[in-house]
Amino acid sequence: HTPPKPRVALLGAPIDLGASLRGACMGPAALRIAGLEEALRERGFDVEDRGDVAPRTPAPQVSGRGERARNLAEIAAWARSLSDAAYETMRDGAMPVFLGGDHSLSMGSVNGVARHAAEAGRELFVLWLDAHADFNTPASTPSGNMHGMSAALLAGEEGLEEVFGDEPRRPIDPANLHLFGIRSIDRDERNLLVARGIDVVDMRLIDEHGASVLMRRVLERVAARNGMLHVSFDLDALDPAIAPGVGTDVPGGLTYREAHLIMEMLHDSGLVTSLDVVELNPYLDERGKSARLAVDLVSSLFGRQVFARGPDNALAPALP
Ligand code: NNH
Ligand code: MN
Ligand code: MN
Ligand code: MN
Repeated sequence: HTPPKPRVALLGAPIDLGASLRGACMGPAALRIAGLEEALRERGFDVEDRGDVAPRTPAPQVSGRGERARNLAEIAAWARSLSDAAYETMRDGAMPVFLGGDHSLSMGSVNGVARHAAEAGRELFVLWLDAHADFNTPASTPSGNMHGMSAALLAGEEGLEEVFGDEPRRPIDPANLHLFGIRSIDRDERNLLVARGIDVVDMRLIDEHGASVLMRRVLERVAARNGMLHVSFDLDALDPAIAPGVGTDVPGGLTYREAHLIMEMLHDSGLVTSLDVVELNPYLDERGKSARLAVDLVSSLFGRQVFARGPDNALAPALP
């Protein structure tokens, strides 16, 4: 028998002050127009679009770090409300899908997911699909853009305490963070990644071993620990030729086929319990191309396939 499909809650996070270029605030609208809700319904899910989350008001009082963490108060206001939204959605038994918005939103979404996992007594793993490591801190950042700091904050790095202030902050185990698709790391950020022993699957590894082997390695680890898996999907992980609608594109990204395979494997694993789709910047997109690809890939993550594989995902299904 097949287990019941989870209820899915779409939550928009129209935030762009974590990035250097504006425009990602239009991402949730573009994903909706590209048909995300309908695509998931077609997969048989009970989908509820909860609209856009509102940032916390009044904005948290922060001392501010100027150019070392630009727009800290605004990002903190979003992170706090997104954390509560993620936590409450999961507590109510639904699977949250966050529509970004720049990647600073994951400070909130993943923190909330981690709060829930801790309460449920489950271990949380995070798959960070991205061209960038997002492992900067205010001390290491070359840009001051907070979307480049979200993974570091989530792994418990110092210097971003004011994002959550007195509100619950639940760091993830750095050993459970898996960066995937990486091809742009800043100098001091690299030192920090090495010092913490973060698992970085860069494009060199993917070229050499193939996406499937490296994905299976992550999925087997999560499954062996009965973990929950959050996928934080930064669209700039994809090659800019297929996904031009992002603010910080880096050549040499995931191909259409690699990305689809990753999504199909995530689906087949049955491990994914929450998702972010971030960094879509419709202002930079070409006639909706990136928005439509994002919907296409999320559909694969939710089980769309050309031809059903057996429950063991056999590569060569037996003949009938
Ligand atoms: N590493 C750069 C920075 O910290 C770029 C981060 N930009 C991203 N991250 N889009 O995914 O400023
Ligand atoms: Mn990112
Ligand atoms: Mn990125
Ligand atoms: Mn399924």
